[in-house]
Amino acid sequence: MSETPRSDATSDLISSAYRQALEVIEGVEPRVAAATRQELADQRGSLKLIASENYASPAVLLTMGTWFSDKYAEGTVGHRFYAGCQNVDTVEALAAEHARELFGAPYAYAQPHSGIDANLVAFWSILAHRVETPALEKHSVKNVNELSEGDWETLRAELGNQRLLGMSLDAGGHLTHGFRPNISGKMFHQQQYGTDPETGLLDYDAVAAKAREFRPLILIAGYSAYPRRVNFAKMREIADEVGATLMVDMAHFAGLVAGKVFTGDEDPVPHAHVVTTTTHKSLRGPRGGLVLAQEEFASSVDRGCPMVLGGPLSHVMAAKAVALAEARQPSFQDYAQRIADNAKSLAEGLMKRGVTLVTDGTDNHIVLLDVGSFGITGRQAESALLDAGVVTNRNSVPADPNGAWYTSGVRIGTPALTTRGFGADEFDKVAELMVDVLANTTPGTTSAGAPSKASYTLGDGVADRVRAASAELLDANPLYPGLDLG
Ligand code: DSN
Repeated sequence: MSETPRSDATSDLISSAYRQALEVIEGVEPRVAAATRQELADQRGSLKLIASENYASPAVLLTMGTWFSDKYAEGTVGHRFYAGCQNVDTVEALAAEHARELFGAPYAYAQPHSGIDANLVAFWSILAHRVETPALEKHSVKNVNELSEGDWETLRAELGNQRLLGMSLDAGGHLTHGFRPNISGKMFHQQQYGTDPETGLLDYDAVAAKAREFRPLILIAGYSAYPRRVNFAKMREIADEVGATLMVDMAHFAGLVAGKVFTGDEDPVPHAHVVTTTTHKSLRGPRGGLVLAQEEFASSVDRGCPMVLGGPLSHVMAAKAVALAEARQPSFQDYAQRIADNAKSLAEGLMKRGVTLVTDGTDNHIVLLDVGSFGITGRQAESALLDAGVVTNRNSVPADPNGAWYTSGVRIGTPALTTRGFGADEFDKVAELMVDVLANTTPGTTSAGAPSKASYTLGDGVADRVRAASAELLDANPLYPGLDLG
């Protein structure tokens, strides 16, 4: 990608690798080969503004396409339930080592297949460490199988009666932070904290008051649609005061932590007991998850597979090791800073053109538009933008009048286009193009003549005009420059 220019010889090698791979696939299922080619063309030809997406390097992508995929390796490094795992041990240990060094974490676990899996491992680990281990010690046994039926019933009730406090979905939290329909909202008694109704910002005093009243076992910090930084030192103070374990889900902003944009109180790793993340968002690695933990949680996290997870995806763990090695390069810090600078430019470009933003701006990689002032829903905005080649996702805003399906918001982010090389001026232009679409989108009507929340009309010529202007930006900042599939 443009911040890591490659020599022509390297580009030729990568092009040749992909051409030959596609030729092999074509020989078996040509429709998959065609869709793979088309996906590259589509990604190259659109403005990818989905805050949780990025473009992994060719080295990361190539690492995933190997025979590591064929190996079962349940267990953990050096303690597998299958023979012949010596090479899996090598790549898993490398991924964990890079993660520990990059984030300054005492312990890292590279097996989770996704962010949700990482959160499930964290829940399991905290329950095992905070509830199960003391219960086993009380009964002087090492394993739940050794408990009497009555004692096991008591332990099961204790495990299933734990409280979790996380950020609500419409304030920017994630489904797995205790959203009632999610398993996290079913396996725990949950309560949620929101944001200040006036400012849209986290109110730490309100979180503390709720924590004092609710006394959760787990306090979760972190978000997937909150456009501001979090003070994790304050969250840890709150957790300590009520005896909670602080779990931080940094899936969205792991790249900003890795790139030292979030330091001190904004770096969750020194403050949280357990930190979870994905590896494919701002961190720019393969699709997967990661858990970091303080030493006391290491042994329970380490049992994540097979307690919670299916067999590890060794080819993806190998790619995590490559991506984390990339993130340890000094150039990644420059990349992370540009993500944040570009988000400011995008937010300012939207606001100066009259768009309402949740919290009136951003200081991370996310910008959350409230499109209600355009008289349309988030769903209509998302669809109209896509017609013009601008890829976003609709998202609830706090106290959203249109609910979680139609929504009133559109969430955008800068990691992907920053990888392509977009800077502040390009993001200002992106803001202009988005406003052109939103201002020219009008809601349709239902068959009963009522205003529709889904159908819409985009003004004549707008999509073509925006696509043409985007093409200039995209051509100047090519995706995988030099990669030619022939
Ligand atoms: N799907 C991720 C996101 O878009 O933020 C969270 O799971």
